[in-house]
Amino acid sequence: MTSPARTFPDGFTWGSATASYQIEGAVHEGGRGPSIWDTYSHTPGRTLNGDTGDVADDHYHRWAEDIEHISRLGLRAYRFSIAWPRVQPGGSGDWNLEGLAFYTTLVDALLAEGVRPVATLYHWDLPQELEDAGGWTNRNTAYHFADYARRMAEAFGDRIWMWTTLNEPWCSAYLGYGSGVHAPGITDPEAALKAVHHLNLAHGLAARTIRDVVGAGTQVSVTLNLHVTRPDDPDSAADRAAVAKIDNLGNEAFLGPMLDGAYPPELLEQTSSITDWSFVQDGDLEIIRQPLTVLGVNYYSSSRVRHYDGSGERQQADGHGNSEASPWVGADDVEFLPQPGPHTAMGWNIDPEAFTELLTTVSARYPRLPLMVTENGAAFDDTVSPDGRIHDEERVDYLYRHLDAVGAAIEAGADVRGYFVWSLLDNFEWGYGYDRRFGIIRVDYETLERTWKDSAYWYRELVRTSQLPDQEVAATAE
Ligand code: PNW
Repeated sequence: MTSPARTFPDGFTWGSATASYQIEGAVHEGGRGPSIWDTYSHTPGRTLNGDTGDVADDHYHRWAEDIEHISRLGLRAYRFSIAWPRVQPGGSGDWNLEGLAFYTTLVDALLAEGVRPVATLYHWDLPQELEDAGGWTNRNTAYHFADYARRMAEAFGDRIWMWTTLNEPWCSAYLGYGSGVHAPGITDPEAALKAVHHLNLAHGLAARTIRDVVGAGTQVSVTLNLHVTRPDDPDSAADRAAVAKIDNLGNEAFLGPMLDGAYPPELLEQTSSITDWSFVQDGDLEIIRQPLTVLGVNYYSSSRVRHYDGSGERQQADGHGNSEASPWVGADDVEFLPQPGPHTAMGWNIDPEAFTELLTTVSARYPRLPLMVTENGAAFDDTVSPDGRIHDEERVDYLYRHLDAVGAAIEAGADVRGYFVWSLLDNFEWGYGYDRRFGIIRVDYETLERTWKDSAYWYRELVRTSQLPDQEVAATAE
């Protein structure tokens, strides 16, 4: 099977992405304070094999080598995150100049290579001291975040090409405070919804602050992991209602306030037994809705749901019978269904069509808001061949299909300005530790040596030509 060649638009931004806690290591060095991920990963039973980010890719010491890889890949942009506890160890109060110096050096080195720095202010490593005061359930955290954003804008405002306030607040709120599979590991439905709102507020305060400090011309964005959810039975009203619930929690809870100025009434209604949302104060919605230069979209996979009646009896369309309520806050009458293959090593299904659908619908809904794919990629069980190479055809195939999907969305009118592959390097994959490898560059966790996988060579060629070649793609496997 071959797909037609695609040429990406002039000026399309090619990049790769990482996050501080996943790559930096050096958690006790340079005056860094503890984050919720240090605490969480050091709590027995929380991460696979008890893995922690203590060393990770040791990027804190190997940043120069990593920038060399970025440069050799020909990337025009690099998306990284600033570790809040590195620049402000307690999350409020004193600034740590050594931490600021680390990012100053990094940013200057990127610029010297002609690589545009895309800085995310929050990729989940909240200073532990703020968590001890309630973390994202405490409204004050949003104001502390704005102070931190101000200091970062003052320090690097002239050199950051694009700012991203938050990475995937969905994960921070629901996985951190609802299902507890991310730090801080809390399982409290109301806490999760409070966190949603305080993260939204933090975004609005920070976006406004960055514009105030750097000037109206600065590029400000937020990155969301938007969900494409399909009904098991499209003819069932109950299944369609299940999709709507997941849409409200997963997408509208952020798009609504950030871009439309309100939480949808359906969201408030479906969560009314959990909270009355009285933590939303007068004026918050005006603050949260800030003009954005682009919307960052992370996409990996899609979902299929149905109405869950608790009986455990209803068969799925494909005959699969096991029934379980979703772990989502405010959606206990929804069931997530196992998706048909193929899957990645995360168990996530591979669904590039859903990516096209997502980009085209979001772009049609916000026609004046350009989109940037801030993450897309896949974990596979890579093996090193006797010749020392990593022939990760599955990853190349995944990237090929998803870039083809981006191309299809652009052709259909979506305004997509760039693509950042997740990830530059294998790294600490949160609850899955080092067991899941997303990098286009392999990291040997004993020697910390970096080795380009075939996907890195493939990506370099794509970046050089801005063209997706005619290419054999694997027939849709099972
Ligand atoms: C994103 N989920 O995380 C993050 O932004 C990255 O840091 C991470 O490494 C990458 O995707 C791969 O996982 C997610 O459970 C984690 O739906 C979990 C989910 C989604 C995104």
